[in-house]
Amino acid sequence: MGLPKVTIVGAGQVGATCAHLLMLKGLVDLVLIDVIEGLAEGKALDLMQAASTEALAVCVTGTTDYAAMAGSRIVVITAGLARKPGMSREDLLASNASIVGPIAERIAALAPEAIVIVVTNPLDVMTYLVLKQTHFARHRVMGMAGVLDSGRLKAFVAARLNVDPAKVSAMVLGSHGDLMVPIKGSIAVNGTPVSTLLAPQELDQLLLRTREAGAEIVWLLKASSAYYAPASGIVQMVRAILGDEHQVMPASVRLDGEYGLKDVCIGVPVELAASGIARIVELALTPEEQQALRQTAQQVSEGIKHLNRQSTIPR
Ligand code: A3D
Repeated sequence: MGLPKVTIVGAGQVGATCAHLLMLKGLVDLVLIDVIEGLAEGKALDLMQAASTEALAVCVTGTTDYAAMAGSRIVVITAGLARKPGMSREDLLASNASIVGPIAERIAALAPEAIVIVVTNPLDVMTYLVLKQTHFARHRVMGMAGVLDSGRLKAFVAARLNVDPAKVSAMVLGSHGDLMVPIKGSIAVNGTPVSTLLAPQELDQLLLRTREAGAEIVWLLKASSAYYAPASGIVQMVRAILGDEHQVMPASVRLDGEYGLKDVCIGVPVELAASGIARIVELALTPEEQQALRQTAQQVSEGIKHLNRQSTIPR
C-alpha cells in the first residue's frame, strides 16, 4: 500500500512551505495544485528532487488539474490572496470567498472522503464557507490558526523567560484576528503558571504582540505574509490526523451549542484523530473569556452574513 495522499490547493508561500515540511517527514505522497500554469508543477519537481537527495521515497506531483486530488486523505486549502501592509484579514473576504467556494465544490466532487484543513483568510469565515459548500460533516472541516497563534505566544513567552519553547504551554482561542482570545490560565512553563513568573503588564505586552504578530511580519516582509510558522501549524494538524493521535489543539470548527455558540466557526480546543475532529473540548472559561469568545464569534458571524447577503454561501 502507498503512503496516504495529501493535496495542497495553492502552491504559494504557505502551500509550498507546508509541502516541503511534509516531504521532509516522509509520511505522505503530495499533490500540489495551483491555477498558475507551471507553478505547482515546477515546485513539485523541485520537491521530488529534494526528496531524492534526502533519500525519501515520497511522490510529489504538481498540476493545474483539480482531478489530481482524487483519493486524498487530507486536502489543505492555501489558495487565495494574502495580506499586504495596511490590510486586515477581513479585507480579503470577498476575493478569497470567490476562490475558496469553487475549490470546496471541487473537493466535494473529487475527494468526497477527505478531511479538509482551511488556511485561507479570513480563516474562520472561509472554514464556514468550505463546510457549507462541501456539505461535509463538521468533524471533517477545520481551520488552522489556533496552533499558529498559540505557537506565537509560546515563542514570545519562551524568549522573554529564556526557556525552551517546548516547555511552554499556551492556548489561543477565538477568531484568527484582532479579537483572538488567549486563555491566560493556560499559559505555563513546565507546569508553573506564567502569572507567577511575569508581571501582569509584561504578560499583557506579550499577548498584544501575539495579537499583532501576523501584521508585524506583513509589515516587515511587505510583499507577503508569514508562511514558515503557518506551514508548521498545518503539519501539526496533518500529523495528528494521520497518526490518529487524539492530540488536543485549537482549530476553527463550526460550533453547535458548545461554549454557548451556534452556527459559527471559531477556534476552540479539539481532539484530532483519524476521523478528523473526534471531540470538541469545553474548557472552563472565566466570564471575561466567555464574553471575549462571544465577541469574536459575533465578528465572524458578520462576515458570514456578508457572504450570505451576496449568496456566496449555499443554504
Ligand atoms: P500566496 O503566496 O499568494 O499563495 C497563494 C496561491 O494561491 C498562489 O500561488 C495563487 O496562484 C494560488 N491560487 C489562487 N487561486 C487559486 C485557485 N482557484 N486554485 C488554486 N490555487 C489558487 O499566499 P500565501 O501562501 O502567503 O497565503 C495563502 C493564504 O493563506 C492567504 O489567504 C493568507 O492570508 C492565508 N494565511 C493564513 C494563515 C493562517 O494562520 C490562517 C497564515 C498565513 C497565511
